[in-house]
Amino acid sequence: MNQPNKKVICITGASSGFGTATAKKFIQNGWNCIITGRRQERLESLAKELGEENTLTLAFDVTDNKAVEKNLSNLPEKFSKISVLVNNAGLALGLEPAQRCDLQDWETMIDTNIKGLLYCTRLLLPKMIKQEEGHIINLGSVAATNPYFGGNTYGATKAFVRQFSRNLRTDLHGTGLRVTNIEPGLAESEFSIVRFKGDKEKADNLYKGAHPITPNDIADMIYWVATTPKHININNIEVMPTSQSWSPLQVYKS
Ligand code: NDP
Ligand code: 8X3
Repeated sequence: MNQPNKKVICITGASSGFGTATAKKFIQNGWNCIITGRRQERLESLAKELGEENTLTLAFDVTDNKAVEKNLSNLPEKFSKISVLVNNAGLALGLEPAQRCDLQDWETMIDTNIKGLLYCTRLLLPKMIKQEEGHIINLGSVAATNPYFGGNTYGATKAFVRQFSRNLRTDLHGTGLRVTNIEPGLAESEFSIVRFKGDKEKADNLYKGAHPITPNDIADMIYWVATTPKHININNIEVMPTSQSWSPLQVYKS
């Protein structure tokens, strides 16, 4: 049975980092939670920790549109009215200059950060419009607007997320649905281990002494954004650790 007072949030990439912290935050505040990701065993142990009666575990790859459709259509009644979709699944691969990047890495980032986000959003939008309630919260990045060495395709995928979020708001004008793009800077999670292809020491060095943003910080922001009064839409949040700021433009002299 649907529990009228329990809202449902669907989080992609809940097996780690921001997604795991967000699931915990919403469950602690009385929501039901659909947790997704590719690593089923991670999701299952998270569901055990959160309480299996409040949690629906769906293991699938967001780059596979058929799997997205199969998993997110025909949800059990208790989880069928999704109020908030957090498009969080994403990754960066490599930090090489464009001319040395692996083309497959670029394709994986585009497929995940852009196409995966689109597949989930497109599938859930008609239902949200019909139920006259819905909030799409996308995980962008400071990399969308701040170029840095080796940020090439990753930053470009997040620039897509930024502009798609704004265009989506325009398309949804008058429906009452909300769209938010959250753009974090340096945040400690498995993100850099993935980017550096398993080199944990390199990832740890990046964060050492930097007092980075934590996944709980982002979960708190997502919770705030999702629970502001319905007449408020937070369009964009750009957030960095206090230790992070911008570098000057560079000039090469020959
Ligand atoms: P993590 O690596 O800790 O988590 C990434 C999550 O995405 C995992 O749960 C992973 O699950 C999931 N994921 C990756 N690829 C796929 C896929 N193909 N299908 C389904 N799920 C997938 O990183 P963060 O928590 O830090 O990152 C979350 C989001 O925030 C990403 O979009 C990232 O770009 C963005 N971000 C991160 C920042 C940071 O510095 N950490 C800063 C700015 C933005 P699994 O492997 O089980 O599939
Ligand atoms: C992740 C933050 O600065 O590594 O999106 O691109 S950054």
